[in-house]
Amino acid sequence: MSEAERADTGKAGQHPAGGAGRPPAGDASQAATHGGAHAVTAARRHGVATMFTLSGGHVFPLYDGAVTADPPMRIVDVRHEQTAVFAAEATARLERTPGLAVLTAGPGVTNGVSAITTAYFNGSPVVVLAGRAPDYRWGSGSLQEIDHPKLLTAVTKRAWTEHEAGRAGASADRAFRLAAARHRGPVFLDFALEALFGPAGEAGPGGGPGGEAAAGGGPADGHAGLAADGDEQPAGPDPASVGAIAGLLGDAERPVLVLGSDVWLDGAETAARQAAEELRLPVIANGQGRGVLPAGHDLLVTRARSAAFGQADLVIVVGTPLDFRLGYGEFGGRDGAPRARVVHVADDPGQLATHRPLAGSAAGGLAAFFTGLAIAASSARPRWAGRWLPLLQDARDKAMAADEPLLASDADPVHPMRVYGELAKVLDSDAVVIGDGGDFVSYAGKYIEPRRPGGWLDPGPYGCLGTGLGYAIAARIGRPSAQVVLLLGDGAAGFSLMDADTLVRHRLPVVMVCGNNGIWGLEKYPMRALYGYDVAADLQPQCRYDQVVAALGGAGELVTSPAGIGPALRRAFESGVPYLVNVITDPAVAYPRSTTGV
Ligand SMILES: Cc1ncc(C[n+]2csc(CCOP(=O)(O)OP(=O)(O)O)c2C)c(N)n1
Ligand SMILES: [Mg+2]
Repeated sequence: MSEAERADTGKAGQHPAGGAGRPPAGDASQAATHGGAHAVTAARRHGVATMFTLSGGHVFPLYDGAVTADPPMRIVDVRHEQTAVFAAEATARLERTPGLAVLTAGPGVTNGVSAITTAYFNGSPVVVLAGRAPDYRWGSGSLQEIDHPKLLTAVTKRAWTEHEAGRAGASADRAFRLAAARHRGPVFLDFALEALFGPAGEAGPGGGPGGEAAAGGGPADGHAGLAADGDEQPAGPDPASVGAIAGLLGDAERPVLVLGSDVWLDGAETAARQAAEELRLPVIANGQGRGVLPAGHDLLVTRARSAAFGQADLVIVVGTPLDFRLGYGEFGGRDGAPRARVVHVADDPGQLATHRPLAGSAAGGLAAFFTGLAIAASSARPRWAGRWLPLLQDARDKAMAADEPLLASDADPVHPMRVYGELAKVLDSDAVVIGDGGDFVSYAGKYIEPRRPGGWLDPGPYGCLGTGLGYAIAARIGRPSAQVVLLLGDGAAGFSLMDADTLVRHRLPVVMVCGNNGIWGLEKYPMRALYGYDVAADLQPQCRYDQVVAALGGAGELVTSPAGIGPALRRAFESGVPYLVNVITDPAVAYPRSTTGV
């Protein structure tokens, strides 16, 4: 804590709400009863096992609450606040329990904004609890005095301030309930200094005295009056809408089912697979929908995507927006085929596409949707199973056969696809694979097919570089016995590689593979295509990111030849420490991209 922070928190302690003087050092033998402790109690009730954070005086009571809890809550302290929020987000996306990040006031919060926005785009249940300058000095210019909820409102489900210690637990409880309710997303709650440090009494059922009824906005509650917290989750969509979708399927000849991230996040992976299998529907997976049908499943035709989307007459998209990743929901029309009918299904009505006409839609619990669809459509004869499905399976098999030479390429410098050819040989079926980068990760998305759901993490539609180390930290904690592999572009590595230090300090062995082409590849080639030249697109060639990790206490090695990749990966997995395999790849290779996302 800086001198200024010390002065400020010290003075706040003299405020009546803060008790007499600065709170004493935590006595681990006795549970604390300040507002911070009540907030931690509430978090634990929602299944939170780990607090991700970076220190600041404004949030000490949350640490004290974690340390004095019985048992204590694990604290993982990181090197940049965005890593803390990305780790909380990955916890939410992998474990399907709310993730918790604790950010100190001012810059701690603003450093977390890109990661909070990523959670918003991904519909990830994340709660960010933050410190805040004291109320009694508000307007006098105390250190880091800024009204955070105004900054966070646009990128959270709700952002508000708690001003009273007695309500800290109930307010935190409300934040967790709101984050976990469909459609999930991040919730921001900051506490005036008095509300964290001040005495809060014994913890009540809602996490503090007064329980849920006492929770609510204070003067700075940007959303006071917003409707309830979504405790009453509808079991499933309106049966009439599901029946109408079954009717469309009954008329279809060339249907495609798209499974997106919310199929996994909403716990619908088993029902989705059963429905696809019962109806013999060709499936394309996207985001965390990948792995719902395991690699090699006969209905999985993701690699025949352009034929499927180009010639389909009905596309049923479940659990993902009709955004740039899905051509904004425009399907069909290829080779003289008519435009496809489009059905959009989401966990919440607010997620349904409004930018294009829909032939059908349904909103509600996704497992119930799939079960309902399988029953309602069971009498439909799957006309598509005779010609359409085999056509797509054939296109998929041809595309995969065509990959083989590059996955085994002996080209020197290394072709990035060779990295994935080698990785596929050493990955276990329960591995967690994380992608953070441009072209290098586009290749991974195409060529790494997860064998079970919940094993793949990309940044999602916000496309924020820098997710890597935070996601890897959380994956290692959540899946202690699985392989965790972080695929990093060399550009992406620059955003978060310092958090290899966190991996080292917290003994979290992760295998990092850097696809080091010495450029911001995904930007260099598009700029050249537009202008005939490029600027601001070059990085240091052959930079020793492996030595960065070694300097931080981990290990790593440089790989410059295709034959060196496999043995290096094996050494990395066997090392038991954070290990970066720094593969120098060919900068002349650009990922063949059909869309820029704009
Ligand atoms: C925070 C952030 N800044 C900038 C971008 C724009 N951007 C997207 S991909 C990319 C290049 C990534 O380079 P690298 O990680 O080296 O992967 P490569 O494309 O070279 O394989 C950039 C700069 C972004 N998506 N996110
Ligand atoms: Mg690069």
